[in-house]
Amino acid sequence: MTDNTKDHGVSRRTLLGTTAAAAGVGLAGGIAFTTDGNQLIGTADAQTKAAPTLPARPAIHKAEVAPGELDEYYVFFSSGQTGELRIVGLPSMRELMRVPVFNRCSATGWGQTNESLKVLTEGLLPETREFLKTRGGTYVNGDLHHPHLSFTDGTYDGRYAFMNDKANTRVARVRLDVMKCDKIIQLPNQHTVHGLRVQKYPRTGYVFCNGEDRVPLVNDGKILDKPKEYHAIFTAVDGDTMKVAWQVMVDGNLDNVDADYQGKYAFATCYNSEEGVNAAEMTASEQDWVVIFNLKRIEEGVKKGDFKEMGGVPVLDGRKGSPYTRYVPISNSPHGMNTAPDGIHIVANGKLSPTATVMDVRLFDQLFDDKIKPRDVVVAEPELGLGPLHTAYDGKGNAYTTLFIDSQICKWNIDLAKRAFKGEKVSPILQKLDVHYQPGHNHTSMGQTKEADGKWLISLNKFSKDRFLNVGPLKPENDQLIDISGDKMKLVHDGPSFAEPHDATIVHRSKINPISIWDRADPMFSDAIKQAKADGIKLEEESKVIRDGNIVRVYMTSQAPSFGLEHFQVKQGDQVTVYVTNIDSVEDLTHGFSIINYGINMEVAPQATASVSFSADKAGVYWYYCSWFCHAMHMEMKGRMFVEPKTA
Ligand code: RUQ
Ligand code: CUA
Repeated sequence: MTDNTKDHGVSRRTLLGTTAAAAGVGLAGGIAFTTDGNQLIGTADAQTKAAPTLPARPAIHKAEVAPGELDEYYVFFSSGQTGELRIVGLPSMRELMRVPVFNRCSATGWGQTNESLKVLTEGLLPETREFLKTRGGTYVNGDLHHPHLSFTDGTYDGRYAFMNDKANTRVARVRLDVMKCDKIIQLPNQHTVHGLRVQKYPRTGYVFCNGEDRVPLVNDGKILDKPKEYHAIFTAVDGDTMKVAWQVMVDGNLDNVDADYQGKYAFATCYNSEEGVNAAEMTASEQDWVVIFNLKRIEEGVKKGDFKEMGGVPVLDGRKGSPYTRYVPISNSPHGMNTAPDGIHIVANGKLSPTATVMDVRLFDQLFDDKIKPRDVVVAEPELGLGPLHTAYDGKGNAYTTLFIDSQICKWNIDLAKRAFKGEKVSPILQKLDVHYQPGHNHTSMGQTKEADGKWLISLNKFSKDRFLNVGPLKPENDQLIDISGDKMKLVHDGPSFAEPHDATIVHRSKINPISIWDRADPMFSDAIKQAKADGIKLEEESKVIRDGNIVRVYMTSQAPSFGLEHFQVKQGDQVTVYVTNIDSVEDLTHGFSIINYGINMEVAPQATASVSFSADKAGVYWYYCSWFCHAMHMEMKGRMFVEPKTA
């Protein structure tokens, strides 16, 4: 894969050179003619003029990314109850993009366009579709916790990001070539999906999804307050087809999950072994578990037919004593589950216990063959501090664990921890660094792959308290950037963020290579292309209104600074679909389409088609306008929709 910063660097710098030259020959009006023909593009004076005149000053730290410079890493942040995926540059910590997934987005029309509604609805369970019939057809909330990228051979391959919705039990996939969500499915039999990680080897492959809460397996109201008859489910989704491959019924509540580098096992922290329904009951016993899933045995079990089909998917019984799972007892209510880049060690984080439990995956074969006992796979259990939640790695044998209650990151050495576990008088703890405040997840650059590079760590802190200007009772969170390239961790940046980046993935830019202009054959708008073909319309060339009874299809092109139709006419009560095709092929030249007082807006990036359907219930004149600033005459890029009143 090529380093995209190189290719993009060329065009970007060439363009910058062009505008700078234009500035030289009198950019008084703030308008520049670009070299690609008749495009008239308004340029912000500040942008073009300020950059070259910026006073040269030495970078204070390598974390500083000067104006015009590119970051070295992409960070894919979740956004919790906001429901979107966020892309941030590292080390600058500048937010680059928001990708709507489970949420609705006013800017892009996600949740409103036909293309996004298809993604949002096609994977819903039949009963959900029924339930949402009178509620607009889609969920409007989601709780996105865990974004994780697809792997090939132990490292990122730049194809997809997968993520969960804790609120409505969904799993989504974002295409990394266009940074748009292309599939969402809702998992049957399962009540919420919390932990999500992917298969690292040989490839993704499986997307592992932890069912957290326990409910009756057929949840139709026949069983209510009988917790003993509730079950939690572990699901493997096929990342290529986005269909459920299989499910395993387990004991307890599954929390976080990870996978090995051998392609043999997935493992999940599991709390509430008590199977209680309130906090006191859930934390009553001293120990909970890590559940290990044997992928080969499960696949064989599916082949042999050792399952019950429920909700259209095979459900295997993986409760204690089953051949498919092993339950390793560890301290009460563990939380994070993190595989080390050495391909050997996995760490379960204690949460209510001050310890982290280190297991050796090489022992799992023997455990499944019953040659050793569950606890025999534990090779270290260092005491780190209060509230260990998640662990990240630098690829040099060190681990970094967030301590929620202590508001610290604890840096410790895996090898020293193993030696201490064997009785040697050594302390595995190398350093504790204060973070501000109450960290949840933390992440190292490339740290969830076998290519962990030990340069950066981010700590995703749940509370910011006094770290920023007060914005009222609701405060941002604080994502802190920490330099881990030396012997000591060094805090270098505070980054406020809105609710609530639980988790993130830090990826070197060489792994990600998005396009800048849509391919006209992209499946994202294949339905529009199909419909246009049936209507005898060439989307890139024609603007036309097709009427079919009270069904009206309006096709129009958009090219700066005008729409293909200056106006179109429909009748009150018509079911209208407007298809807008952006025929500009200039990088970054996005148009929008918004109808005033009709609640319609969508984004149409270069060479894309987007469509929106609505009932033309209000008679009158309604201006539609381009909502994405595209041109010096962007304000004039508009037209009128005439809605002819119904005659009684
Ligand atoms: S969990 S703060 Cu939803 Cu990722 Cu640990
Ligand atoms: Cu087209 Cu603004």
